[in-house]
Amino acid sequence: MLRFVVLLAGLALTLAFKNPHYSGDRTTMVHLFEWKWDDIADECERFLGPNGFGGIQISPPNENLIIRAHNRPWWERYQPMSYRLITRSGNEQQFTNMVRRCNNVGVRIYVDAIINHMTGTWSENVGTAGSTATFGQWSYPAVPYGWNDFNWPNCVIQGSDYANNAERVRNCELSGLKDLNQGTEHVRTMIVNYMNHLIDLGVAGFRIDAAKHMWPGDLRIIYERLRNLNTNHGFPAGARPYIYQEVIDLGGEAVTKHEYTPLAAVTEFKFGMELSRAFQRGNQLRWLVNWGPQWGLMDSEDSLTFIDNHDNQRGHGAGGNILTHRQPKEYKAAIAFMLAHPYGEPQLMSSYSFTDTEAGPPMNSNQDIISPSINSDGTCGNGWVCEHRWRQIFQMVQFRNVAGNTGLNDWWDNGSNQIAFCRGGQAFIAFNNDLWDLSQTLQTCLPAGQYCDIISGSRSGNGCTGKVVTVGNDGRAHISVGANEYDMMLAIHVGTQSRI
Ligand code: LM2
Ligand code: CA
Repeated sequence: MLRFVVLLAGLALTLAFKNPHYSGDRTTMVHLFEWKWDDIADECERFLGPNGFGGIQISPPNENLIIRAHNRPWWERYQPMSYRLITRSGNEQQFTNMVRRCNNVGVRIYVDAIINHMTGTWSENVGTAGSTATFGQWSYPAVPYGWNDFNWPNCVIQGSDYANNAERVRNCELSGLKDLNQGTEHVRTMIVNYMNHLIDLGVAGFRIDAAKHMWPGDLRIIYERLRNLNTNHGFPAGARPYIYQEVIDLGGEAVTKHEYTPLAAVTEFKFGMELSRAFQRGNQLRWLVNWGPQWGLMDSEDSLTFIDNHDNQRGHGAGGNILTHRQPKEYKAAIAFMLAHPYGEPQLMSSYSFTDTEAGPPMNSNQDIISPSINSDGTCGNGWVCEHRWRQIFQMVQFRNVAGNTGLNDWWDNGSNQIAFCRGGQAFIAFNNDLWDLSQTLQTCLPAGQYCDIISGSRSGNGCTGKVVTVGNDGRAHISVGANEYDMMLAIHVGTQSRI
């Protein structure tokens, strides 16, 4: 009996920070990169809530160094000046209002937490909340942090350290960013206070930026000191924050993702890399029959999954050849596979367009962020891409919600790049990445009836603007996806967006 209790307690601990605590049957979050808090609140109410999105990763909400020398690049937000909640995205009141309005419509907020480091050394030294720092003295009075709160002697991580020197990866500076020592009580307290403040305001969890560069033992202590989620925002009593740690591990490094999975979830960079390769015909889709740990991916419950993120979509961080919105046909297919397959906890990217990989978000002559506009067809303007508003993408979010906890069944492939599978008796998807047409009678696992393909169109009134699929009493239907069609997949499910 005692052994059983100890076992259960151990299990509860390892799963503690791995539940996103989505509302209802929601399953998917989107990274609204560089959005303003007021715009996010609007987006929750007018789009994300009604379309079944589970949550949003927001850009870092804490004060950052203003870097005019580079025309306010996006990466200035990865240089913290303090934990005051004032940035170009908005102030604390706007932040509080956003979290409230999003939680009210069932959409959770996850904060990108920059706790490994502070700023680099610059000639400008004013933050977005007006705080100043003295870089030469490692002095950040607005926190406050001083000399004793950083790792000494100071050193900068070299490329070669990643292969064999975990100590330098953790205790030296990541591109010259002053490296906090999470082993000290004061640093832990400042970080825990920051994160607990956000929990009190109603956030559901955190992305831990640069987790690879911090010691797992220190992180564990910080996580354990976090409060439970705020029950006034609809979270159940005793709920622990969802934590996904950013560890880029494509193999061959001194630090591995497996050092972090005992603590909380981890970003699975291999996921987007392999799917990007497959959907660009660098690998046959039929091999995806084993998609999951057999590909070297982490266990499903440990894994935050995505195709591209804000770094690798612009060639920062590691891993090349990632699909992005710039290759829409292949990208939508990779996203559709991610959302259709039961593996992992998926995250979508929502971008602004750029040619310069350093460029910050759309901004006016005051360098204030310009809000996205919404076109009559639901897409975004003013320089915002809003992949999450692409029909093929947001309708696949609904597909995943409808598929729920069902497993994968009735896999079919043609021996190369045409595949199809079911999720229980709830949902069916087919992909054609061959150079010839897919035209087959396939098992869809759905109840007999007529379904509207959510990729080529959508339900409108009692009709359908895309392909109509007729499922017979045996669950089979004729499926066709031409090689030269606009999209390479077809998806149907028993939910209201598809069943006619
Ligand atoms: C991350 N994960 O571990 C973020 O996902 C990534 O976007 C951040 O880098 C990084 N860690 C630090 O939080 C970005 C960007 C870097 C940029 C840093 C800091 O990719 O290029 O570095 O933010 O703003 C910049 C300059 C670099 C300079 C450094 C220090 O590009 O040349 O190094 O600031 O001032 C001397
Ligand atoms: Ca460090």
